[in-house]
Amino acid sequence: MVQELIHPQSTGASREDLEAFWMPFTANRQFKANPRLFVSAKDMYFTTEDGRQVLDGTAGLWCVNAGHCRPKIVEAIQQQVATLDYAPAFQMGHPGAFQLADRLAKLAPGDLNHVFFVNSGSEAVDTALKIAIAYHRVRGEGTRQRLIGRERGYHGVGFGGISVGGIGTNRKFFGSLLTGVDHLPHTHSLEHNAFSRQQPAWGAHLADELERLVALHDPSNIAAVIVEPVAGSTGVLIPPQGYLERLRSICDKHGILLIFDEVITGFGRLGTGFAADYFGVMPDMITVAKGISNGTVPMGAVFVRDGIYDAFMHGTENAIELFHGYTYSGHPVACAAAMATLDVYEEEGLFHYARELSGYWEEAMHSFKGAPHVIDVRSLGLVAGIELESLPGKPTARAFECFLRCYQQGLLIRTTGDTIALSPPLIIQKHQIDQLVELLTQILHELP
Ligand code: PXG
Repeated sequence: MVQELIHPQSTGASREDLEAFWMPFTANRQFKANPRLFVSAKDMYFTTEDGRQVLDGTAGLWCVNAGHCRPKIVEAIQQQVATLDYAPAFQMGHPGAFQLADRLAKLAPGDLNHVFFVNSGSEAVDTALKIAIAYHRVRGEGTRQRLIGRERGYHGVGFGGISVGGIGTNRKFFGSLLTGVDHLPHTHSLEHNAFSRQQPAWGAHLADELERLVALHDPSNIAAVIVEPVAGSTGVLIPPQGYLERLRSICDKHGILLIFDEVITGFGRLGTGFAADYFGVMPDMITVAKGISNGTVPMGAVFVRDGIYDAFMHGTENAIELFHGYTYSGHPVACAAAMATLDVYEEEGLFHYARELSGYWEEAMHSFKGAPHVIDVRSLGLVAGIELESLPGKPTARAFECFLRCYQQGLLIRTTGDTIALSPPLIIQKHQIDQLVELLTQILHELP
């Protein structure tokens, strides 16, 4: 029972102590009646307040790609905060930000050689959208202002991100949003693609909807298209074969920038540095966050191609080229965390390891085909979505119950709608995949 897991006494926390914190994307009243608290973590496991080990099937929130509390990263953070805790981000700098940007640029595909630092995925997205519109303007194409996202897309929670995003609940409470935004259709189809392995065969033609929007608005009014190469938050939607290539070629044809939001896919999730590498499709900008610092210190970034950066580097020398940035852009502690994170990825060959393991992972995930309630399995790299049939009249209830039971029995999963999303740290071992599958299978059998 969930009730039995509450031990507010163990931290001395009373019910009132839980009231002040308005929790994000959480059913606050439900949570506070039955809290679930982690107090420590190591490698693949969290420890709960009542001393239980919970296998991390989600890398926290898709961010702890190298596993938890890695000594090298912890030490780098400790050292940095004791040496240079902060340096002003505007008209001043510190070496760590330049070193990190240089290293990231070398890791990024093609000529994505310039890096704008931010503090989250949401800020990365809003930054990329602003750069796109400003880029066209500095080139004398200031009419290119329209932005195109996709249904079911998740691009964080800034006004830019929810405007191009396509998740109804994240939009409907927040007024008129940005104007001049359209959405491509999402690519999910149980009818055509259920239980496909890797990239589904059906759906590339959905990219052609972009041509319709171009015809409607004229290319001279369109700034950029933004998509997640693999849509994560909405329940792991893998792009149909040829789909991203088609988006790229339509954007090229009409001078529209293509932005890949790789907040989830960046830093090894698909067994490559970026999804752009995995799919062999080159975007004009990439947004990242999460795995850039292994979830330890908030950080995000926008990768920008040479031609975009160069377009801004004109005018008088003392002119600020882009009126945008954050107090904590390139924060020294975040930079140190990211540097050490990249060291760990590199020294342990984690992207390669993830690539090698992805076949085992895929087999394991597709073993859920035939388990009770399962109506689709989607898997690529070290990510998977397992879609459950909704309880009649109660969408999300079955998956949430599954989440609660997993937590009680020692496994952290993430659910969105009635889809279970799995994205373990890239250090997961085969026996831990087996453990995850065994437990989840058992719980699926027990679910109402
Ligand atoms: N873009 C994408 C593609 C994301 O997945 C963001 C932007 C926003 O990042 P920040 O750092 O502002 O949260 C995200 C974040 C989930 C889940 O379980 C997904 C995200 C965040 C929290 C939970 O689906 N994605």
